[in-house]
Amino acid sequence: MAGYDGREVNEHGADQIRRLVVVSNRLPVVLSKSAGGWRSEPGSGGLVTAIAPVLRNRGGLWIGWPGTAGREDLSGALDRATRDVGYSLVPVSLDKEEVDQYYRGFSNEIIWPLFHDLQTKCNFDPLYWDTYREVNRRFAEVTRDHTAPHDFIWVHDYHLMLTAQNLRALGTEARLGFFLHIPFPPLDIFVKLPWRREILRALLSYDLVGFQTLRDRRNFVQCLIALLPGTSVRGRGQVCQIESGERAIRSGAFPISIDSRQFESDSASHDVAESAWHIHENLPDRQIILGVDRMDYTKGITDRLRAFRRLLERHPEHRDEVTLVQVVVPSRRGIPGYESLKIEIEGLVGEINGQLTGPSGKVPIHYIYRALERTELLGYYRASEVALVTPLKDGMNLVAKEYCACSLEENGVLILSEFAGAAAELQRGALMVNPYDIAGVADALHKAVTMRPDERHRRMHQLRQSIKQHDIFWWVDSFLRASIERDLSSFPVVEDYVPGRRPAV
Ligand code: ADQ
Repeated sequence: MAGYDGREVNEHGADQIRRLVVVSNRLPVVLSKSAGGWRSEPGSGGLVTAIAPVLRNRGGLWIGWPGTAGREDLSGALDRATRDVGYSLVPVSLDKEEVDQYYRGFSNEIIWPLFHDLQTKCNFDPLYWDTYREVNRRFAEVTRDHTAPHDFIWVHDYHLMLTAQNLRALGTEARLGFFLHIPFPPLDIFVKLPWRREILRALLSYDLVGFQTLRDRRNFVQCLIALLPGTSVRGRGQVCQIESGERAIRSGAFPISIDSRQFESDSASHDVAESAWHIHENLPDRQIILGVDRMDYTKGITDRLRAFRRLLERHPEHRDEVTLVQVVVPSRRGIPGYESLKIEIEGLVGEINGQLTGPSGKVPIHYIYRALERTELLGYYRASEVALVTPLKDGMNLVAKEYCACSLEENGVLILSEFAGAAAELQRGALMVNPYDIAGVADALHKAVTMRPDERHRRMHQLRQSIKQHDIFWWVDSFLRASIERDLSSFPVVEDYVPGRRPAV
């Protein structure tokens, strides 16, 4: 039987990975064109921070699209970036048509909405599928050319679900892992995908398929059992074994996290404290309720604005006491649905501010549409009494974890959607809400802004403990360990969350 066979098993788990090769849609660098040619700056973010030391220590490499359409010569910029980051960066070039059909089309007009349960937003154009297959094959060819049998190849996210299948066809023997950053949908939604069996079979070409939560893994297993008869599953813990046809693979729930200590120490800096002070200075005697999201219809921004309006309508006493700061970072411009969402959000902000600004002239919603510098973002996290994180569906949602890591005085309140992957770990400290239930979210807001200090402290302390315990380094280590460790029972039980169920207190 092909697939996982326990090679190189060792109790030190990730230490036994000889060389790590990361493959993702985008390279972890930001390229910009200047008069002297292309310049590059290393990317930031938790994933890069956590994986970079493993790549540096083992002479690893990162393969991905550099983010520019066309076949421009980026070698000088990438060589310099390679020297800066300490591991190799290998580009996969894409032309404009490929970017349109593989990235904008198949990935973001089909898989993104479908996997977030929003099938009515899908455009199942068969041309997108053809290009998706071609580009996945290209990623596989570049990866084959730069890897050896003892490498561990770790492929990330929904853009590259077919890469392992192509690598196997090209003769790659290396161990292959895949992590899906977005949710995996339930069977009755997944079956709408015209290429449902092809995608499932392709995922079975990996040795380890990782998801954010047990919910996602359960959905994946249900789809396999229904669509590929003869599939069987062993083990119910964090990592299980799946047998299907000729393949035996592992699958696990690995909730991604943040570099919580870095967030904590950065948010304790003088610059962040000053930024937080300025933010509150401009909103004196008010509690700040904060929303921070990429512009995306899955983030539930319009329902959230309606819930805030209802809070102020039902509790006029809060009108001079609270302000909603909604920060939105521009994202995926040019993809259908995103421009109209911006218009809808901005119309609603204007409508609510027009309706509820009182004689004091204080505006209920402050709307910011741009990417924030890290100091400013952390300043908002520190300054805000409440974080309102209400996606309609989300793989994990790192904003929820970042807010808690920055709540140094442990006095912030997190309101969290039941449909965020983070719900499983954060259900005990957060106020859990159904983001579609506008009245319920308004009630949670009322509860948050009137919560006693001791309850705020107790809840936030619990949230911070769980985020510290399972940070991004734990996440990288447990994924790599799951690919090589023989004894699956050594993996801890990860928490589950079933929406609608009473939260465990
Ligand atoms: P995203 O959908 O992008 O990620 P999320 O996990 O919330 O969602 O991460 C957003 C990141 O962008 C955060 O680190 C946040 O700090 C940053 N950000 C948001 N608004 C910003 C602003 N205005 N300025 C600056 N920075 C801003 C996908 C999945 C998620 C999953 C992650 C990681 O959709 O479910 O948690 O991958 O796996």
